Amino acid sequence: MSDALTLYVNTGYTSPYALASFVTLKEKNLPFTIVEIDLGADAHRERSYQKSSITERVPILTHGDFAVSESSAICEYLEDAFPSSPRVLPMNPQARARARQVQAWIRSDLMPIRMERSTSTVFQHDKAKPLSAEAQAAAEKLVRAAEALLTNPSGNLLDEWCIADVDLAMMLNRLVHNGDPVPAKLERYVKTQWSRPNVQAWVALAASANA
Ligand SMILES: N[C@@H](CCC(=O)N[C@@H](CS)C(=O)NCC(=O)O)C(=O)O
Repeated sequence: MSDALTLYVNTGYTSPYALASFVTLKEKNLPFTIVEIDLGADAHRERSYQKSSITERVPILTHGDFAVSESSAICEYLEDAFPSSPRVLPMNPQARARARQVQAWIRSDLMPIRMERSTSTVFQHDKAKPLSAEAQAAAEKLVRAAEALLTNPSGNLLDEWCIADVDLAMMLNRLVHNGDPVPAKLERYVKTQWSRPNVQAWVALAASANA
């Protein structure tokens, strides 16, 4: 049985969830192949993709015959399946809970920011309009939460970098990249996280896909 790893991502490389899965694979030094799924052409509705993903969304990770969707489940699976590879989530239970808290929150809240500052404005050339009052309120909430979370002298969310840093930086970068006002400390955090080589590897793939 093959134990090859394959990550299914969207063709424009705009999915923040595919980004987190990609960075996890790269940080863990795991060899993998990327397959692009054209959401615009409904490739995620095709029978074979539907069967593997169950949810008809990107990303999916396949490992041999096994397939899993939902990016946080993908990260957890890779941590569990490859325990001797570098970690992307902390071992300490409380630190790990904090990382999972941020992952879950970023994936379930702040919808007005996700709508009005879509990742296409970061990875493609889509222009952003001024934030609505609702999105402004969500941006203020994000800033309050990020300021409360980012107090560790490491400059990361926790003592060591973890995959939740990518999620938090991606959400903040929806504002920073579009010139929305964000405190300087948070802007620096985004720039540091964004310059991480494995994040830049994704940015380069997005740039070449959207050239
Ligand atoms: N919670 C999921 C979100 C996945 C998701 O929303 N994927 C989007 C692309 S960013 C998608 O596949 N959309 C197509 C659709 O829902 O039809 C995760 O973390 O993987």
